[in-house]
Amino acid sequence: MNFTKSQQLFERAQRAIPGGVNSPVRAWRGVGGTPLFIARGEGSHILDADGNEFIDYIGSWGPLLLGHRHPAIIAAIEEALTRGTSFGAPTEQEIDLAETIRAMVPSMELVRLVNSGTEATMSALRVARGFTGRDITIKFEGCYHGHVDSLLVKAGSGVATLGLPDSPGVPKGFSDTTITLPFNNTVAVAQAFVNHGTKIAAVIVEPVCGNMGCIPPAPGFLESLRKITAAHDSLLIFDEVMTGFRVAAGGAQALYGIKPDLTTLGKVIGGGLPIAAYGGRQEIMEHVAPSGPIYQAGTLSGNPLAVSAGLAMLRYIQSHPEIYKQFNDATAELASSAPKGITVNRVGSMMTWFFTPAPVVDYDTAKHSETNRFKRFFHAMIERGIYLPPSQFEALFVSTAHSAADLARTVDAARESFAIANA
Ligand code: KE4
Repeated sequence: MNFTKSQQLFERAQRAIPGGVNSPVRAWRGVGGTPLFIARGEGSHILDADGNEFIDYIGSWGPLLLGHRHPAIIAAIEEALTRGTSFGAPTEQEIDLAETIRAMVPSMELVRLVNSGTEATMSALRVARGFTGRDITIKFEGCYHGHVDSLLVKAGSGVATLGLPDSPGVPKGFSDTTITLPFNNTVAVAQAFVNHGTKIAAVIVEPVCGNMGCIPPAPGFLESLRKITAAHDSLLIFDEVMTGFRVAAGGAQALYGIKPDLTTLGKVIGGGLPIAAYGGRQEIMEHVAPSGPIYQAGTLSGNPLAVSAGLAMLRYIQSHPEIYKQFNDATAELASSAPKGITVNRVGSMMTWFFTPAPVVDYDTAKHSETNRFKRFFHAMIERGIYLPPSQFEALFVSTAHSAADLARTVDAARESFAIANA
């Protein structure tokens, strides 16, 4: 394959944009080489600037549940465009979307739309602190909730990929309000509540981790978080920015039968456009301005184009429940291509091949993965036209657009690439 154009664009990009990208994980620092510059996408495929074609398993990091340029999403955006791009005033479609989210995720009795997952988690944390009058939050090592100052502590995703311990620029006072514990460790959580229980505003968790690679909750873990937060008048926040509408139509809370106090959403609800949301119990969310004193705002919140795309996405999900079996089975087929010595973690249509034979249940065990072997695997897959997340500590995503032929080709490429990586 020829990557000349991407190489030229990357050189030019680095003279205008930090690291040449607008989000660190896109720079391929975790795998080396030059990131591909993408020209267009269609269905399950993307074309890079050199005209190389790939089967896409990033899907914009989760939003593209239906693949690139799904007709229902495109039509909704085109129709919205006939009415304008932004008004900075309420619109009927924002009510439609909030009501649809509430119907699909009943724990979200009131919903506020924002523009990114980071805004959603930052706002949910502020609401939890304001509602409880407490300052401390618990997060889990390797979980990533966006670049919120107080949560950039032992975070996952790009922070894990770049091997950054934390991030400079976060005042000590901010990170001091965050207790970071090992994921799936109920004993550590119980001890934290013994030590700080009356000061803990909330526990925020990715109910299925996607940002240290895919790591499911251990049996009973989420239930233990629900019990212990309720017992201490702390709030349980499910960060479902990645799992929302992905692992089930009602998200991980539906899949595991847990009702959090607050939930954050993103990615899928915009179908690829910038939109996210947070919401939860009415008695909590009523504290959000202007109905209450906890301030949060956004110029483009509820943007008509993004809301229209989101409505089309959720309405498609509601009328096509069969898609979950379809792409879950497709992902299971991918998982089966892994040889001995590779640990596969999968929940629905999000999955990670870990280059370690040992079970991966938290960040420490995820870090046992041999990233050099992952790098060789990643580039061998690129050479075979398969576009995977450029990091061992990310999840891949399968959409409704991935065909049987795509999967067969991917399984063949994976088998060859595993052999190359393990040579
Ligand atoms: P954004 O601010 O990037 O929209 O959302 C942050 C976020 C919050 N919560 C969870 C569970 C998330 O997965 C994310 C963002 N996920 C990463 C993928 N690992 C986005 C990719 C990137 O940073 O470029």
